[in-house]
Amino acid sequence: MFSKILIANRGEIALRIIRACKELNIRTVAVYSEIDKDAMHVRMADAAVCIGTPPAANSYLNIPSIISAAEITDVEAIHPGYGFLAENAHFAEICESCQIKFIGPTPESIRLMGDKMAARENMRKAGLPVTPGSTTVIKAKEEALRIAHRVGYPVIIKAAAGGGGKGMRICHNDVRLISALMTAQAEAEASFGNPDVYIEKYIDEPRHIEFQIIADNYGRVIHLRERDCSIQRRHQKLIEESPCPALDSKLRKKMGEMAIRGAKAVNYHNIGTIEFLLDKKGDFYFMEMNTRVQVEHPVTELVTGIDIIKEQLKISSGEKLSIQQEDIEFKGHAIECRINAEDPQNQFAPCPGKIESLNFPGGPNVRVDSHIYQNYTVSPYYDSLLAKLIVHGRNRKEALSIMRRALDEFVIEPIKTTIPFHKQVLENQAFKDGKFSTHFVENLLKEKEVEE
Ligand code: MV4
Repeated sequence: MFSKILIANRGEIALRIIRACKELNIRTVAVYSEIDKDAMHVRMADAAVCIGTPPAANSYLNIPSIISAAEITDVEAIHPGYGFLAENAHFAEICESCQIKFIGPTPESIRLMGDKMAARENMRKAGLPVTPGSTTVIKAKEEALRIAHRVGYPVIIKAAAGGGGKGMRICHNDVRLISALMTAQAEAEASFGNPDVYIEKYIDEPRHIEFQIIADNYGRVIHLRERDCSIQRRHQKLIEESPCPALDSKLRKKMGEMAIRGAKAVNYHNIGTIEFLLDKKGDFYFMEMNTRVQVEHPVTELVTGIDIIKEQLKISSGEKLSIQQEDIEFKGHAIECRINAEDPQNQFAPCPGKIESLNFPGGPNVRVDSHIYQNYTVSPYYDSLLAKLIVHGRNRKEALSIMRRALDEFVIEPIKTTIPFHKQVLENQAFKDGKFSTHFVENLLKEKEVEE
């Protein structure tokens, strides 16, 4: 096992990783930007190094600065958390070349899964279901039309360098397809520095279901079942839960087997997530693979009792996976609400500022992963996640009632947060019934507009 690592991140995930390290007797080095000098991750780590000015490009994305901090403090490994450098294959390579272990998969795996079209092609060859669509980059409009006519409208244009919905366009006819092709290419170029796009059959109102996998360096791969992440707004997830209310044991088994098969096919080592779309008929399709720890990993921890970060640290340091698929017990139901410094009354606009009054919920079966404290100032420089509220019940109904109770206890003032939005979702009948898709939030907000 490592004896000392650096955490190249901030906020709640930096704390989460520090906690896992403490339990494994690993010393920790935090890095921080000037504006984060009083941040909780700086206080909780054994040592801390300032790596630059507040803009992320100068600090949390500043590779020379982070590598220097790692060299000075003589760490054996770097944990990138999520966001920032977590899926940067170049950074993973630089770590390797400096004899610092990057806690994640190989640079090759990161690069392969970052190319959404290559990922799709590899998974298709491995026997996973993928949506019908192009197998190569779309160069000319004739090619776009040919594929659209083959798979049938509606279709969706996606960026090869992809992610986060950028460069995505849904098209219902030839005219729209041709105009969207140009704008999607321009947006892909602007967002990713790569104009390549491809086309897929569009799945209407799907559920977003993802499988957590753990793969060690010795070819052992297990999955920790699924999370339903359909409750999102503009590709930002707001609520996640496990198990998915729409899966029966047969479909769950099939999808889990496919997730494992996919990870094995690309020779994946480390923790990862395979994302699927599930349509209304119960057919599922591989969408993408995330090569990092995810924000919503705690819901899986609550239903399995497995500490995913500790398992990641163990396999990254070269230990063999000690858990077998048959040994994992899944218990009850877990739900997570993301508490962001955003105003749900004003299109979820970020609301940075000072927290003057704070009360975290407590009591049975409640977990809060957060870096905030009384008198902490939320800076406008980074993402607006303040806290993750995760609860565990014996079944979904109980988990929902615990969540409602915990949201009522949660006080963050005077800044605006997503807490009132979550209370509204919990009152919604379709949500209570587990009947929702990725369009749920959009529809809910539209209904509200009509009422007002
Ligand atoms: C899709 C889709 C429907 N059909 N692909 C959204 C982000 C990117 N990762 C892929 N996404 C989608 N791909 C096909 N063929 C619908 C979405 C999608 C979505 C997926 C998961 C969660 C939320 C979403 C919201 C809108 C669209």
